[in-house]
Amino acid sequence: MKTETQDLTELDNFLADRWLSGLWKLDRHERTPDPQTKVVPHLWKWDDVYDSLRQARDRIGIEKGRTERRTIRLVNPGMRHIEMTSHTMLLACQMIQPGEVAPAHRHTMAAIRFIVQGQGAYTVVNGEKLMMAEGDLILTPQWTWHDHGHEGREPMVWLDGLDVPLIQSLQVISYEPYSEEKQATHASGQEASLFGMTRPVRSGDGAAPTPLHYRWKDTYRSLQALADTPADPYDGVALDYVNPLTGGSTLPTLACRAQMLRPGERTRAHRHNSTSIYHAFRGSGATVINGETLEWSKGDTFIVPLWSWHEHANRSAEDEAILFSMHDAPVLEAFGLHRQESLDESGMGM
Ligand code: GTQ
Ligand code: FE2
Repeated sequence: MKTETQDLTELDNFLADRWLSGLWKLDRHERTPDPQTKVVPHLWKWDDVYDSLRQARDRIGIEKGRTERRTIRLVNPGMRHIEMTSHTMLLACQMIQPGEVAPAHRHTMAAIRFIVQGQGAYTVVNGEKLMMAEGDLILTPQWTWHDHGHEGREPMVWLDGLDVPLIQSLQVISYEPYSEEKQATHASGQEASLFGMTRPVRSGDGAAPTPLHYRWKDTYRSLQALADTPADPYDGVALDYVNPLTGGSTLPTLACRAQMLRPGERTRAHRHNSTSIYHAFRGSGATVINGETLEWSKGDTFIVPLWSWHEHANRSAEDEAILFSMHDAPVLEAFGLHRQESLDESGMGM
């Protein structure tokens, strides 16, 4: 007599031969109330990232049609098969040398750039030339032409945040090189960022250009103004970079945030099913993720995987700490999937 397992194996083989599959094969243990992720908490030290960039600078040139960007990806140990930072986002670090041009192209992946070091470099986005300064956030929305150049004297370094793995999983990656190395820039200069809440009067298409540039001096002024008010219990003094035309997220697939942890401040633990990548822009502190402590200082980058409990602490009693972060929450919100939980609501300990 056949056992039940033999019987089932026979059936499974029968189905497999016909490109069919029984749902009974699914492991019941994979279905839990808690979402599961392969992304793991991780911290990348600034010294490692910067040293890697310096080594790349000595070996990798930037050339149209060849290596168009000198960037190094931050690979999550749980995502080594795709060499991405999370299942939805890629964080990379890019270095450009004085005189170099990173040739113009466009792609369906959207990108953000957060400037960490140097001055004199620029990005041209759809003809608009945006000068980079430390702490600035510059957007390259999907399918916009962009090239980078450097008119300064010292190497310039910034973070690139992209939705590559998300767009990859949707299988809608398109990439197009521009006909020339560089785009021509608008004579009027920096449209969206120059005119603030006003727009130049002209006939024809009066559509407001997409805002692309958030200057650090404005962000920092806002953080300072907020610093004297009660902070968010989970995020401290925190600002979302919104699209001022819509009030919506930074980009359709990515949200950016700047937060200040005041001297000695410690936030309360919560968790959400969006994933966050943090960069320590100023100061030093610690973030506890599911009981694991990541100690960070200026220049370090770390990731908080979805649904993990996390809390931040500023290690200094004198100095403020500032974290820049990028999140995939807009994707979840778009489909009504975003969930968050705090200890008081769930009654669960860490
Ligand atoms: O600067 O255009 O890190 O296209 C990855 C892909 C940077 C860029 C990255 C890119 C860019
Ligand atoms: Fe690009």
